[in-house]
Amino acid sequence: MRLGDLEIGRFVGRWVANFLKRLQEPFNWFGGVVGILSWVGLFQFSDLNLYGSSAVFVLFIIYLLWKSFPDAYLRVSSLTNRRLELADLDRILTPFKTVAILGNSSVGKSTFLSAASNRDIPDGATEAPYAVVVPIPDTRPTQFVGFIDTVGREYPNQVQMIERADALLIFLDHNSSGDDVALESVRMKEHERSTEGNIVPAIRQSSGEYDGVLIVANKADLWGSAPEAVEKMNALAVGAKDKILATGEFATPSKVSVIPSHSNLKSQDVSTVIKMFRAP
Ligand SMILES: Nc1nc2c(ncn2[C@@H]2O[C@H](COP(=O)(O)OP(=O)(O)OP(=O)(O)O)[C@@H](O)[C@H]2O)c(=O)[nH]1
Ligand SMILES: [Mg+2]
Repeated sequence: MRLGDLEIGRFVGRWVANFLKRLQEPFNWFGGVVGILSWVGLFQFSDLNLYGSSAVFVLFIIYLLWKSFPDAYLRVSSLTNRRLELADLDRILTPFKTVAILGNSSVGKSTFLSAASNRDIPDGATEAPYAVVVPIPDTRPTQFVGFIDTVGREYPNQVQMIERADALLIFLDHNSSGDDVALESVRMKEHERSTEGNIVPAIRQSSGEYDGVLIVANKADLWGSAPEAVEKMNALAVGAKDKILATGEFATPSKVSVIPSHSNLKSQDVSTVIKMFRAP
């Protein structure tokens, strides 16, 4: 059941979990034992004591419940489109899917997330993974997706994020306008290496089941003077899809999709990618 964007079941579950955690703290544990002992009568010498110790015990429980109350800040609507710590994702009380954004350095992961959440584009390479929760356009009631931006030049953090994500968004790019063939072929090889060497083994080893994988060929706005880029990128993206399907981790091929031509500079394209993560 939902109250606005608050999932009541999660809210109560979090409250109970917080309460049990607080109860385990030494002081509260001690207070709880003393309270129970006094309640069951070990310290009772008269009726007055019984009422007194019961009242103290009840007040103690009320105090703990008050201290354990889940923070209203964790309602997702107050957290959208902001840079969050990864730990914050686990504390949000509204259900949403987590999507890890993967791919080589400078492929456009952070730029995508900035465009998706109307934030300023960050300077330079990402230093550590972070998250942004984004409302999914055209959903009623509003659905949310939590994107995790990863560090392109560090393989281990991408593997960790693959492990914790519900779905994957893989960026590839064709960064040149076709003039520098050598540069372009180096980049294509980089993409193949990171798909084959990093992403595919991580999917294979991951204990999770994915709702889906979306492979996006980015920077289409640069391809104007390199018409063959469209075919190259399509072939690269479909090749990545085939390798991912070959892991056998996906029951249906439709779980792995390709957008062969995308630009982070076009808001329509960005919106299309976000909408791919709508709940069915
Ligand atoms: N022309 C064009 N440039 C883009 C596009 N997306 C990203 N860029 C540029 O590509 C460069 C790298 O983008 P980032 O978003 O920082 O790349 P990243 O994948 O986050 O890289 P790391 O943080 O190192 O992993 C920046 O100069 C962006 O402006 C796009 O769609 N078109
Ligand atoms: Mg980045």
